[in-house]
Amino acid sequence: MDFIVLTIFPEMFVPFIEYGIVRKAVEQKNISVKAVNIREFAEGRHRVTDDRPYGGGCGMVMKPEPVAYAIKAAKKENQDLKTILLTPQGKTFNQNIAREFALFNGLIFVCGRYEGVDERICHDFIDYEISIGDYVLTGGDTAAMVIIDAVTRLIPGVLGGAESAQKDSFSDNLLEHAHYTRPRDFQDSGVPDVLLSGNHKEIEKWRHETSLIRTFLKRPDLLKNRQLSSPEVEILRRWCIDIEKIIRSQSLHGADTLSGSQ
Ligand code: 6GU
Repeated sequence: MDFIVLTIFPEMFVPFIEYGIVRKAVEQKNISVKAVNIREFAEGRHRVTDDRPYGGGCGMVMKPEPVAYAIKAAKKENQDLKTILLTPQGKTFNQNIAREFALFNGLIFVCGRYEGVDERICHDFIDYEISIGDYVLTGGDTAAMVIIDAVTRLIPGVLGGAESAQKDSFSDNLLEHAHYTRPRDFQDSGVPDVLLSGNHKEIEKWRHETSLIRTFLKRPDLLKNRQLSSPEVEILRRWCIDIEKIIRSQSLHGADTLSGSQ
């Protein structure tokens, strides 16, 4: 997978590719990351890449020509590349989009700065407009790093264990189960017995159940997008019954009722 990043701060990507899995993927040639300075495609002695907005107002807009030339130059090397504009107005990035991007030969990221990129670039040169969440960044560069990271780890051969990416949180709209490692006792807190039992079937069952319950407690929105299996419905039903029992025993003990405690 070839990642080409069009940016006015290409140096930001130097440390990014020097660590961890991204570094390993570059070394193994699973990916290449090339950060190209948009300024190289700007004209005039000062190679200006931004200008004041037509119609007035504050802030600057990225000029269309340098961005267009930079995209054309990148596509000359590899015509298969898809272009992604990073903008808070884009579709919100998620694991499904990461999986879709991982199937492409390569991606060109256009990293906007200032108030954004001239609208004509968005219409004529961009396949996807992507945001990484509902907040405003000073530019698209860090968003490009987020996407490169998420896509890289999905490319076959990048992660060590063949299953690692399949078992991820979100892979089937469930969060991952809890993880424990040594020491067995840490700050008066132990490790669930089942994980020490050596019974792999029970461990798998426990992991599935905790993964479902954690999703329900932390991200119930994900469960709405998941077709639950009948054992999963059963697990949730059992939890409901247990919760009901606790609530009932509370009122028997004369505790405040929900309305009484307000
Ligand atoms: Cl991709 N760019 C900018 N500038 N801000 C963002 C973003 C992208 N995603 C969320 N906020």
